[in-house]
Amino acid sequence: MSAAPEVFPAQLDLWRERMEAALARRMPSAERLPQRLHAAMRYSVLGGGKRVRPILLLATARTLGLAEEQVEAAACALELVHVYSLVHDDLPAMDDDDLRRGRPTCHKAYDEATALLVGDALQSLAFELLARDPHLAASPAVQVRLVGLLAEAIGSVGMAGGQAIDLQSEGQQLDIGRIEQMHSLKTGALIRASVMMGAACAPQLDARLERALAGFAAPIGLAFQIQDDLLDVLGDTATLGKTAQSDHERGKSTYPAILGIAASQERVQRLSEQALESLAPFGTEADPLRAVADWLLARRN
Ligand code: GRG
Repeated sequence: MSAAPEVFPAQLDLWRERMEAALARRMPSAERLPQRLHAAMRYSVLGGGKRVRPILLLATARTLGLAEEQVEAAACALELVHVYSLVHDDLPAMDDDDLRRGRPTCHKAYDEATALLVGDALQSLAFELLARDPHLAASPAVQVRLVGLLAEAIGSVGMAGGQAIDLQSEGQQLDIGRIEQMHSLKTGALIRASVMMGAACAPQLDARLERALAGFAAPIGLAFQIQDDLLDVLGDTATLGKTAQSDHERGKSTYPAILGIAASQERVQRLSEQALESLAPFGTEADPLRAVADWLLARRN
């Protein structure tokens, strides 16, 4: 694939369309019992979102010469887990948000109990796909590796742990080291897993190249969250599709609040350069990942 800027947006659209169809096929129909739960799952997953994590996995797969069909189920698992985290994060017990992806949050469109169950069921479905999706072309050893990578990324030493630190820290001023640690767990862990699950689908991958991918994924994960903090300050609710300025209102410690906007933008730039340098051993083969990095850093929502 050419990563020329003028063709890449079209590739992103193709990947998003592919994911929309792949996710729709893998979720129970809204006619199937319990209909309300299945309708709420489909409402939460389909028809919105940038699909960043699946796209990172698909771009990694392309870099490694793997077919998209081979890894599509793993890409779906990442998005299902991500949507679970959004649905739970929006609940009144957590961030208490009314708007997500430009629409009422799951608990507003349905109810809180249903939103809890949607998150639970999406997480289960994600692991079910890794265990037995008929299109996942992976050996049992690779499947176990994928399950382990995803489980570690979203548990108490990953996303859920980062969320716990975030909630505990509301109203407190964290230093930058602590904020980076929280971001690295809350958001970074799943972004890293998106790349490393792609790598795991290529079991013959040279250890040096696997380390290069890890060296790309970690700074991209952190840059993505700092960018999110910046968008919360600089963006508007209509463009973001979620409530702007919400970090400040909740008394959250964020990069821009501690370092200011210009220094935060510089940090994003430096992290991005660091990520791109890590891809050097791949030569032009890694152009899909370079293009995804550029897209993520230029995003407006
Ligand atoms: C509830 C266990 C649990 C964890 C929640 C990830 C998370 C932890 C909460 C989501 C809320 C949030 C703002 C997290 C920061 C990560 C982030 C930038 C999420 C939004 O991801 P995008 O921009 O969203 O990829 P779309 O809608 O495009 O998929």
